[in-house]
Amino acid sequence: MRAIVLATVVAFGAVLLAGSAWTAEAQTADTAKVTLKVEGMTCAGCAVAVKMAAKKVDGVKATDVDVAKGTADVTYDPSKTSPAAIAKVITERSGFKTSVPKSSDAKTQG
Ligand SMILES: [Cu+2]
Repeated sequence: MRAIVLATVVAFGAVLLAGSAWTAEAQTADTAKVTLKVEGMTCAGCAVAVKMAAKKVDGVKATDVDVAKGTADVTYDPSKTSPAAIAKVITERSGFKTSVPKSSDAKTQG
């Protein structure tokens, strides 16, 4: 019993460590994160629209929109969808032109 608890704690620690080392392109078995470029957002309402659009994609787990930078950090299941597919749906549903940055290590630009 004690061994199981210990194993669980160790596993949890490993997940936390992996999480802190994530970059825009890092991914585990069923979770990947990508920073998409979203053009034309001007206010919080735009951010909500983008967020809602991303949510419609099967496999998208979380979306963090930054209006000032014009980006959307999307956490998704790579077995269900892809950055290009997510960008397409956001563009179509929200009206904000969304694209996948060429260099996916465009995680932090200032
Ligand atoms: Cu707006």
